[in-house]
Amino acid sequence: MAFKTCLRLVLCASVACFVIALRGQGTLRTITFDGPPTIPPGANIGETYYYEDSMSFTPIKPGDQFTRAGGGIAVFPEDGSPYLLQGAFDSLSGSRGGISRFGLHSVDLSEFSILYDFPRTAQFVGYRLDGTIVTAEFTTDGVIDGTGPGPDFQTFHFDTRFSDLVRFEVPTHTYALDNLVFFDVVPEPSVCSLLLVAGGVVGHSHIVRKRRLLRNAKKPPLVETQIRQGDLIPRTETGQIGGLSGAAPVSCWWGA
Ligand SMILES: [Ca+2]
Ligand SMILES: [Ca+2]
Repeated sequence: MAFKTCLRLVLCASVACFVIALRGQGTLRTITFDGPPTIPPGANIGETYYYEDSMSFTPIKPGDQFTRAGGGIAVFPEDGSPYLLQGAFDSLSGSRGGISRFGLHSVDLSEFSILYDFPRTAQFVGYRLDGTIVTAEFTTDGVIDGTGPGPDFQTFHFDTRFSDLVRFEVPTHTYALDNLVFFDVVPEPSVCSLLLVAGGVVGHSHIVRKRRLLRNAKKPPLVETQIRQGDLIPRTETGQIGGLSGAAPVSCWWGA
């Protein structure tokens, strides 16, 4: 691979690492479920796919759905914006292509409606890159007044076991969900370190090569003289041609 091409690849990879690091762990991003497409107040719409801010949502099983609600219905929870209202047979799965790693930070949960004014437990299942599975259960306080002035949603925080996932599922139904907060997972430091080391090796090799070329260009031309037996020109200890003051160094082959 040509030096310039190799160097360009290393630089691009290093820049990618730098950009990812800038948006790395600790930078919280919120899925609001507000759209697009927007769900108008008073509407509840069953869907099989939703995308927002790099994360895709589907039901867990083919044939299932999840429901996006626009709010504004007296019996259902209210937080002033669209949210997910999971009825019977609804389920939810979220990922970033099943490859990109992320961590879950927090989520807002509510009871399903004023007709379900008792605590509700929602289970979250996290799938990690190494194949291990983690679970968490959050239980609401059972207090809900729909479009009344009281708060219906509560915020729950995930523990560190959910800090490095490739997918999550919520098999629970009859609850409401909004404001899922997540963060990017920075690639392993060793990856960036290897890229930086590779860049250093490539750069050092290039510098050594250029110095060698420059040094060779400054050397006097090598004079090779074959001196045969019987030649009248005597050989000196320095390998220079005797009697020629200031002559250039020579290398000699003494013939048979
Ligand atoms: Ca919302
Ligand atoms: Ca309320």
